[in-house]
Amino acid sequence: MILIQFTGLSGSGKTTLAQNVRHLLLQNNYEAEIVDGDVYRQTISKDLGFSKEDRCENVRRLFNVGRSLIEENKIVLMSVINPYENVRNELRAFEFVKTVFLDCSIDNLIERDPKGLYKRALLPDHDQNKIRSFTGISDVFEIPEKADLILKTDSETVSVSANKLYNFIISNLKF
Ligand code: GGZ
Repeated sequence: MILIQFTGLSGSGKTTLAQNVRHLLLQNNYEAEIVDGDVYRQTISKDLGFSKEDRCENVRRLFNVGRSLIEENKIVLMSVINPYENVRNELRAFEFVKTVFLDCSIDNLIERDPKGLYKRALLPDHDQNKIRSFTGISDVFEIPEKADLILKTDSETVSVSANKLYNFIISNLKF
């Protein structure tokens, strides 16, 4: 069993990578589920914002969802920004958890910005549309000290990253 806790900025490719890796796993007859922050923030984490406390609580709630999927023998891909080392370390204490850092430069993210979120985070303070406490711009992202795998999503293709992660998962599967 394995649960991948992603960590990486908004737009670093977590959701896309999780979807691609899940597809590869399913093709090879492994069962896998994605636990995506963006999705669960509409349901079980609907009451949470983006303070440190709320982000940590969000990751812990998603981990509980992940644990119940692990019990059903699913491979779990937990796709969240997960910006704080203390919570990542809490999860790392479980042998089945592996930490995967999606390393993408902030300049690249600002340039790509498919959802226009960085543009909104960089608006002047008085602007009503400004997103405040935005990770990497006006809020903390702690670089993981002990990632089990680092994927440079700004310099390699989705397919290269997905294959690396797929191979990593298969070689770390514990039954
Ligand atoms: C970071 C934010 C924020 C702020 C809204 N900071 O890339 P997205 O848009 O689609 O996914 C991001 C999502 C972050 O949710 P997580 O649950 O992964 O975050 S955490 O692990 O920190 O709890 C982003 C969007 O919500 N979003 N406001 N201020 N991202």
